[in-house]
Amino acid sequence: MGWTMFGANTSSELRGDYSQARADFSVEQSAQVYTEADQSLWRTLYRRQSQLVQDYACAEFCSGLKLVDAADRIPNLDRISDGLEQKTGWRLIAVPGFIPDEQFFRHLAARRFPVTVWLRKPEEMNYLVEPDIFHDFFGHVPMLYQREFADYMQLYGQQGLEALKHGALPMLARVYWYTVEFGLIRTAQGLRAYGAGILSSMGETVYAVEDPRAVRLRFEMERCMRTRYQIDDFQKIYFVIDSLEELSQAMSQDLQPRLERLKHRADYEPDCTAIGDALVPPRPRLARLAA
Ligand code: HBI
Ligand code: FE
Repeated sequence: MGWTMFGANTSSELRGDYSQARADFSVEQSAQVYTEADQSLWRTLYRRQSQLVQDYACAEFCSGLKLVDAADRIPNLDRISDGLEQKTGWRLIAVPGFIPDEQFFRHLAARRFPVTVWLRKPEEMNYLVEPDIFHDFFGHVPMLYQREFADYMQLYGQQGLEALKHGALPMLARVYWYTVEFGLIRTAQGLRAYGAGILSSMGETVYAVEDPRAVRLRFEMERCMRTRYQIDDFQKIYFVIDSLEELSQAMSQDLQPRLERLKHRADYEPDCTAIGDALVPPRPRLARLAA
């Protein structure tokens, strides 16, 4: 999935209508008119990805997806929020698209997840230059029903605001990228995905879990903070956790001393491994997809 996330100034940011955005960058979803063509594309994307993730997503994602009843129509974010809030205290807020870091972190720290209101065009079905409502909703919302992950996301928001003050945002952005967007997890059923950028993309769902060309490293916070990422193709490198608790533990520490120290250390390119890296093998290809 191609991205111009993380602040890249491109025409894609013009796609959303920012003129109606409030000071916190939220907008009214109701003003977003979804055509029948949008609804039909939504159903196709949702049905196709819901089937695929059964064999590739972690159990927490799949159970969260079951709680979200949105297969038939583009969901009303307020209605979904009423149910989600009962489970983990999170609400969804409608946004025109990518929003400035500080606002983004403020929302996460207050258990509000920003969801883009517009949907991609049919010609973008398999490849999207920036996150749309299918990525933000299908990719991110199921995991917010899981208490451990929901807590991690709020911790991330709080740490992000702190990092912003200390000019250390890029290192924290990498942790978001390699966990929330492109994270893998080892489970009793083998390697699975929990990252939204993976699970909202048909191609990357299979590639991230099974393709021998990708590098997969055991998640380690400093290695992750020092690893650059690419934003316009499948990832070259993925980080693998053994439990979701690992994320909240890593994010609950006082990161300032580590961020300070890492500021003076070199970054790693995403296509290289380093001494001390713990490599994780891909999952053997599923027979039905081997043909
Ligand atoms: N805005 N709408 C939106 N969605 C994001 O995922 C997002 C953002 N702004 C900033 C941002 N992500 C990242 O810079 C942080 O996660 C680091
Ligand atoms: Fe995302």
